[in-house]
Amino acid sequence: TEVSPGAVHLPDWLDAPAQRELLEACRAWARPPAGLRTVRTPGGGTMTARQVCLGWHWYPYAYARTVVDGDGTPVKPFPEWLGELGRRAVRDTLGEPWAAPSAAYDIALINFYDADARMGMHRDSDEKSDAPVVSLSLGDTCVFRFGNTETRTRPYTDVELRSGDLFVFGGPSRLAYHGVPKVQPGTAPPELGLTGRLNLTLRVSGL
Ligand code: MD3
Ligand code: FE
Repeated sequence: TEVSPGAVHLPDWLDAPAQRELLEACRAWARPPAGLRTVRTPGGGTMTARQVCLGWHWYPYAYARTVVDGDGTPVKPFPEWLGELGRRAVRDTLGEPWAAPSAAYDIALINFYDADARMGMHRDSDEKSDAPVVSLSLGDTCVFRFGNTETRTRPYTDVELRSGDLFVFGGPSRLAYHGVPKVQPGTAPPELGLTGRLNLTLRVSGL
């Protein structure tokens, strides 16, 4: 489903074995060093979703090669197979022309949400590339709010993202405001063995 130009939602893209495999990889990446951390914004705020990065480390509002706001260790490498997964995700949503980006996927940001976690409306503008962002969801269903490029308020569209769903944001949607107003606790597929929600985004740094 194209929610907005360049924003395509493909429910159930990852089957159950693929979801389990990706979850196990995320759990390994979440372990120290350079593991899961709490992100603090310069204004004194705290993100309720906790995060781990691969390839480049994101901190508000830039990228680094080390965990500058955590244990100071080098960020974990971005594996080749994730880049291929990103390429396939773009091909399956936006189509072949978009899947041959001049630059390769080299960043993964993985957000872990417990039942009370949220993400406020924001734009992702720290990447120096206009390549599409690939989002994969695991575990609990959430309400994802897809807004507009002008304001963090209405008009927006609320979409439920479920375990295994793919969402790709390219073209004019790349700089749209978006957020996660709610996670629906206890909605994860029981056989996955995840309490809460996890979202993995793949990006091109342009760095
Ligand atoms: C639209 N993550 O990591 S996924 C983020 O569920 C982020 O963790 C949310 O917003 C989450 O920055 C939403 C959907 C998403 C991700 C990245 C985007 C939508 C996007 C980048 C550009 C436009
Ligand atoms: Fe975002």
